[in-house]
Amino acid sequence: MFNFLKKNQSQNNPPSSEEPKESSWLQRLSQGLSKTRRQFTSGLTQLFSGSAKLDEETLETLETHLLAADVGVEATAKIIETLKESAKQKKITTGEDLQAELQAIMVSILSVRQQSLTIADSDKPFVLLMIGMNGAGKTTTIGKLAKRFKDEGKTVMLAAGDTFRAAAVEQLSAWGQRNDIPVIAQQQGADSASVIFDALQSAKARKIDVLIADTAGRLHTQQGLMAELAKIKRVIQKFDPQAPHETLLVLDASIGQNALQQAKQFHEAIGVTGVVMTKLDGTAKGGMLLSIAQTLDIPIRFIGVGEQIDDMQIFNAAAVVNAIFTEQTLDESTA
Ligand SMILES: Nc1nc2c(ncn2[C@@H]2O[C@H](COP(=O)(O)OP(=O)(O)OP(=O)(O)O)[C@@H](O)[C@H]2O)c(=O)[nH]1
Ligand SMILES: [Mg+2]
Repeated sequence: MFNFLKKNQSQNNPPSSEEPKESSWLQRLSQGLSKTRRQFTSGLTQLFSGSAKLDEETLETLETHLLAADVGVEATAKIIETLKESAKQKKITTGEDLQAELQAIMVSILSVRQQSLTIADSDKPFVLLMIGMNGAGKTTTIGKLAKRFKDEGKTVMLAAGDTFRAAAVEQLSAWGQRNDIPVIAQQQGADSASVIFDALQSAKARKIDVLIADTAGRLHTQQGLMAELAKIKRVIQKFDPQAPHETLLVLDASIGQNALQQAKQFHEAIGVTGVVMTKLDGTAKGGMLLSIAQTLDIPIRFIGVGEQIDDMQIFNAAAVVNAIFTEQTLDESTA
């Protein structure tokens, strides 16, 4: 077993420049969702100003924009239906009314999945298993989570369960080093479940609060690799039947509707207890949040809005919807 805490950094170093201090999380969220906002609101300005009539044409325009922002068929249908229903009960006569109603409906769909991750003191170590497709952002999210937990005063350890990809261990170790926390690893090609089991024992012995286990990226269609995940889970449960306390599926928002299928299959194969949606900053497909929220009964724990260590936020439905519609300036966000 190697402890890579002191290892030299490699080309897989996490990005090192920090976000400007004055940039509040709301502003960062607004920046992160700017592509989605542009995609979604462009062409709707007219609809959201002046007087409004909720006729077929308006509903069709809305539907097109929602689908284009990857809100997905199910959530789009739900939004349009609810909008029609509310129009029967209350007057929607202005563009402003329409926008307010639309925002309220989107918030109500997302709020159901807004359940933040709680780390109980009784679960020591609290085991977090990170899973998802290649390149989705698992390892980066681990670095971001580790910082968050450390800032909360918790002790954290990382397990280098990605024994498949060359340099995966170095990448995780760099995050460990950056957060000044231990990383338990073995050589490339080692059995992932046994690395994680070693880490569990070590975390227990050192009374660590949170153990975050990385895993290799895999496609939901690769049955052998999905079975490996199930094995990892079984091995963890041998150590503690309650663990993993959280199985976090990391989804890349920029892949759009494919993420939905992926999530369903991962959930079926291993049981997902939380979702992290990454790369919202790089895509106009931010509507994926609504798609996932409407279709899957799984909490959305965090969102990734950039590559830097602080570019991860606890999922907040109202803030996300607000950022999709309105640009947040520095003055507003720091007021
Ligand atoms: N823009 C942006 N980039 C991100 C975000 N999260 C991760 N990335 C980038 O996505 C790339 C892949 O991230 P990793 O963390 O290595 O992904 P992974 O899921 O561990 O990948 P594998 O280990 O190969 O399966 C890196 O370049 C990250 O910096 C995000 O929220 N926004
Ligand atoms: Mg990785």
